[in-house]
Amino acid sequence: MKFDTKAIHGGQKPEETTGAVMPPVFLTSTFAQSSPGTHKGYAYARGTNPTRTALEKSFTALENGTHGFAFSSGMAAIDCVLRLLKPGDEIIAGDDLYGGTYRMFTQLFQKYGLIFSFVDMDLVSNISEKITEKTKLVWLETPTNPLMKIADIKAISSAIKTKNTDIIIAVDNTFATPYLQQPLNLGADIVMHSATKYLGGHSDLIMGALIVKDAKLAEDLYFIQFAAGAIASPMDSFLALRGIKTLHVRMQRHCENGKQIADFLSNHIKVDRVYYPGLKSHSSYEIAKKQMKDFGGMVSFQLKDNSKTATFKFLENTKLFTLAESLGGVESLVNHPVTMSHGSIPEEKRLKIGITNSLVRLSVGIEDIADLIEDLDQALHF
Ligand code: P1T
Repeated sequence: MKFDTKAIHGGQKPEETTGAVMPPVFLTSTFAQSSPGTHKGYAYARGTNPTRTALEKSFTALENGTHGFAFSSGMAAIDCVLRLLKPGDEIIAGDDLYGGTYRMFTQLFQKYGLIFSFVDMDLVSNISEKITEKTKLVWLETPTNPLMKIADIKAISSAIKTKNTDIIIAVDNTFATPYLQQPLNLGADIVMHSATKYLGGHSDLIMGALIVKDAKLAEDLYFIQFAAGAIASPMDSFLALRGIKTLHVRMQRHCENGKQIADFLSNHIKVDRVYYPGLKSHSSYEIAKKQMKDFGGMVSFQLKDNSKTATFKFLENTKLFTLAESLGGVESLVNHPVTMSHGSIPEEKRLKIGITNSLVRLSVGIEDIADLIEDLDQALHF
């Protein structure tokens, strides 16, 4: 199946007893057993629920994996991956990450003896140099949140695997979605999503996803998910599956609009720098072009006036772009990383990589592009 067909049919079939085309929302916590341990494949809904199973099959199909897991949030999915490790294990992560991921790594798991180093993933050698016999996991986002940096998944994966095939490579694919890139095809072991974003697509749920292509890894992750319990609910599973059915169509428009907004901002007198992998000026444009089908709907930019007053004026001025955390819904959102999505990163760390006070992140929605540009244009008159 081609991707657009998979978005609708991947892993899906009409429900067995009624023929319902969409899976019913199985609002049940438990399932009858005819004799102890004898049941119809479902025992207790923390372990499996048919609505969640339907969604997990869709995740698996979209990312070309063999097993998929739906979690109660993106953070719960990341937490599950880290629980594969033990005290003393080392993790190499990108230096630009969603603020919550950075917070989980440094304020939660560091406490339990995991050792993190953060490197610029632009250069494969930055990662190779950090690998020791204790390295167990490489964690990357591409494009990164919020600076839109690109990591070459294929080059990184092959460099790591030639050193040690046991190192797990995990890619947070939230910004790209499987429509734009499929990390398992490029050598990664685990794909993670905040399904809250583009997969759900309508800003009406919080959810995480993991997809793998190795049976042993799947077994380990399933054990952790079942034992720790951070599962997606049946209702959210239904909503996410409904969202996924239009992923490819939404993404086409997100990409078209994203490109036009990036061009508009690049030529605006009040704008200092635009971060968008589809711009030829982006330092990893060639890698993005090779790795991604298109460039997505996330655009960050820095205002020339770096003052808090100017930045807040712009953020308060937009009318169609709603000032809110999150991204990936049909509606356009604007976010101020320093005070919102990346507030948990210490000032000197964020300034070092370029998350300045005047950095603004846009999640470009699928509205009419003329209205979106007009909104940004009027908001930039301050
Ligand atoms: O919010 P949650 O579903 O738990 O997902 C966390 C997460 C993980 N990875 C990436 C790349 C993310 O962007 C997020 C969530 N991000 C935001 C809420 C935000 O505004 O950036």
